[in-house]
Amino acid sequence: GNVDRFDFSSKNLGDIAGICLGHTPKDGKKVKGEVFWQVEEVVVTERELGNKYIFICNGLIPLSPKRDDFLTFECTKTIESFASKARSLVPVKYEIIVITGDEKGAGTDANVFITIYGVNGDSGRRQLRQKFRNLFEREQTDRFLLEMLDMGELQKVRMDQDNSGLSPGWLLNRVEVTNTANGVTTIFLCGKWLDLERADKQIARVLYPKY
Ligand SMILES: [Ca+2]
Repeated sequence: GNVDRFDFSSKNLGDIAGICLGHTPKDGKKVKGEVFWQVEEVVVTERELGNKYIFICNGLIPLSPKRDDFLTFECTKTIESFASKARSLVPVKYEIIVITGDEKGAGTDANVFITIYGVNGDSGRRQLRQKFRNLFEREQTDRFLLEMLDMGELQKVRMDQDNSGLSPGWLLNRVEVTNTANGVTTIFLCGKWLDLERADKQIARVLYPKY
């Protein structure tokens, strides 16, 4: 019926899906017969925000000199702390940099939209616009600020244009998205046309982060 507590640091693991429990003898002594450690429950509390991960084990962990002799338990329940919930509801400003390619006809006057996808959800389809500026011209860099809920780590962006205006075909070089709250920039390379009359005739592109 004992409870033992341990404190240690690690890099950010995100949501904890499973744990491994092993049981090795002190000083690498030999094991006589079958010896078990009975574990009822393990609770991992992430200190920064106080999120808790509960593992109901009810298991017998065999004593074994081999370090890779362990049992695996999946997370039974997570308790998200108030601080964590509150943080994910704070809107964040994202700076979006869009760089148009350098080829004849690369620029467009069509309306351009972005959808950002992160581990916490997506932004919805948002138009990239600015007053009094001719956007998305050849070799040009355009900047936008969009406010949205914190999306967490970014997984992909979808860029599309509505094929409006004269010669709407657009050569998109790349997109850079910066979460201005934590300064993290994610780069999405494209290098493809969004053009109904060129190559694969797509006017939407899904882009993945460059690592
Ligand atoms: Ca333009």
